[in-house]
Formats: sequence, C-alpha cells, structure tokens
Amino acid sequence: MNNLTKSIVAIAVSGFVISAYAHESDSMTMGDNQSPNHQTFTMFDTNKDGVLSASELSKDPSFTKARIAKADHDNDGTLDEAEYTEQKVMTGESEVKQVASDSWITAQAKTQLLAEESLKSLKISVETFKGEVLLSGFVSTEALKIKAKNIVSKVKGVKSVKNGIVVKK
Ligand SMILES: [Ca+2]
Ligand SMILES: [Ca+2]
Repeated sequence: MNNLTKSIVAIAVSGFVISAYAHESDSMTMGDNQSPNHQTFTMFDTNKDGVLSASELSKDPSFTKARIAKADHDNDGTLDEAEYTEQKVMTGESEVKQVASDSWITAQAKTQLLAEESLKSLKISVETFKGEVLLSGFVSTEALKIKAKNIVSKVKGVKSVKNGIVVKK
C-alpha cells in the first residue's frame, strides 16, 4: 500500500470506529473535526511541537519501542497525529475483536440468562463457535425456550443462535 491508500484506509477505519463508539455510548461526545485521539495526543505532546517523541510516548505504557517503530511510517523517530491515531485505531480494532470473542459471548450469554428471573434456576448451557451460539438444556415451557434464545440473540457479537433447548413435557 502506498501512503495515500494507507491514509484513506486509516480515515475509513477511524470513521467506522467513531460511529461504532457513538453508537455504543450516547454520553460520549466528540469534538468537531477532531480525531478521536486528539485530546490524548495533545496531552502527551508536552512540548507542543505537534509530534510525539519516544520520551513523550514513554508515558503511555502501551507504546513500546517496537510499536512506535511500526507506527512511524516516515521513520522520523516521532509520531505525528495521523501516525499516532492510526496505531490507536488499530488497537481499538483488536479490542473490538476481543470483545466479540467466543468466550466473551459465552460469558455474556450466561450472565444475561442468569439475570432473567424465570431462567436463572434452569441449567441452560451455552457454547459459542465463531459467533454462533448453541443453546442446550431443558426448560418447562416453549415460551422459556424462546425467551432464552431472544436474550442470547441480543448479546453483542452473536451472529446466530441455534436453539437446542428441549421442552420437558
Ligand atoms: Ca512533542
Ligand atoms: Ca513519524
């Protein structure tokens, strides 16, 4: 990829992340025409020269030397806002992926099922593979079976729910 393509990709990705965040939390406000990391960037840029040097970045423990080197596209030893933002966006991306990981979905689904009064005493087992959830166990009514599926379908990252719950007759 040339630098132009990279910037376009970075802009597209950050646009996506911003809208994802905005969707996530209504309380989070973003300044107009500012990158999502503008404030952090300014905060770290203690000498206000518009770039982050390695020593300025040392205050952010997530920025290891290797990471700085990777982010520093023009190899000038410092990160400008675009380079910094791109790195932040990339981490944001991987966090999103982590959040929607199968084990996270399983844990969330179990928590949600336990939070539902009519379902919490029932032993419904949850298994997730690549965002597809398999529910199994026994419930007393068809309505509970459907309820369990509806609850689990709402968990973030769930692509589909296979309802293997059996209604005890
Ligand atoms: Ca600086
Ligand atoms: Ca640079």
